[in-house]
Amino acid sequence: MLESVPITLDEARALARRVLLRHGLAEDHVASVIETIVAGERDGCTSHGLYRLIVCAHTLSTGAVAKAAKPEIIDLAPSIVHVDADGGFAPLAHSMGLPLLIAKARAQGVAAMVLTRCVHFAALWPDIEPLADEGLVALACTPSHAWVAPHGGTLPMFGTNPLAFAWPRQGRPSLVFDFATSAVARGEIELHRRQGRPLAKGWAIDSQGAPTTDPEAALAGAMLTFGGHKGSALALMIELIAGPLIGDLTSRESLIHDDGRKASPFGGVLILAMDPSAFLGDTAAFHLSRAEALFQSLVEQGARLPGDRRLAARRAHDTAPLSIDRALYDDLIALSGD
Ligand code: NDP
Ligand code: PYC
Repeated sequence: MLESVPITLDEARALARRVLLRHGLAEDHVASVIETIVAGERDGCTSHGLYRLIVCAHTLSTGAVAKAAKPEIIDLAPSIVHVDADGGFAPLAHSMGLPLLIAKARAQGVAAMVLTRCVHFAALWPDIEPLADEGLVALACTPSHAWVAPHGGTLPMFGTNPLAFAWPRQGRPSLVFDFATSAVARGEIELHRRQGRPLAKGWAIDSQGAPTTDPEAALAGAMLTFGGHKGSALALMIELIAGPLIGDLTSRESLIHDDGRKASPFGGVLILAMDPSAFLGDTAAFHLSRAEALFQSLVEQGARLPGDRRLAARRAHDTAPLSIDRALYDDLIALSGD
């Protein structure tokens, strides 16, 4: 049983702030990175919660991210906003471009935002939940580093390439799901390594191409896609639409750019937003209520909606403190210089 430390959301924010400032990150980036990381921990996504501070600190130390990047918003087309992140962490570029993406989706019905030249270290759902909260349907994806073998191969080629989807709901939190196209996120394998836990079968192969449950062997070998050829095809799609289509790096190119620093991936993010009222006009409310009937029929038979566990964790942390693995807490205190 791992020992844990209780920590409030405000204490988590303050700790994150000390770590990031100590590693030289500029104030405006600190604020947006903290919100992303603390939201991950609050929502029970430990692979992309406070653990990410270790990853961000390392990325800052290696010079793989621009500490005081100045993102630039480029109004590329009536339905496309491009934010050049200037080599910085993604959250600030994302929050700067979001209002224009929302305005374009409302004006055009469908709009895209591309973030380029950014370091994406986080979960993807925070990138699209605000869009569904504005009544829009959204999709997002991003390549990462080449850690994942294609179905039928053994050499790492794809990133862990997450895909996220968000759907607005009347009077309820938006439905949002978000997962890697690998069997599991790389961050989850790193957490298993830190905690000395074996991996589940089917997550990875070693450097000889043999199945492994050893985290070290998996990190040195290749991860596997979820759902065999289906996850592999989705990973390929994400390489294309959030790589060459937006003029940014594939996961292979990101790993070459990394040059052995083991920093977070560098590249682009594609976000699509669709306005139901542009598709449906006055009938939008009726058709969105049909979605509610579908959700109900899933839940009635014992299934749960994706995102429900995350929302339950969020609600629980309205009152209960976070519970952080002691070893992680100690590492973060050390990184903060306290
Ligand atoms: P999971 O395999 O845990 O899948 C997560 C998604 O599946 C969540 O939406 C989750 O909802 C849903 N889900 C899980 N179990 C069920 C169930 N029984 N019924 C219905 N829905 C379910 O996550 P991953 O390890 O694949 O990814 C974790 C995070 O890593 C993601 O947030 C992703 O964005 C991030 N990541 C980021 C990368 C990057 O390059 N920036 C790369 C790869 C991953 P719920 O949350 O409610 O459980
Ligand atoms: O967990 O696979 C991952 C990941 C890559 C970039 C950020 N998270």
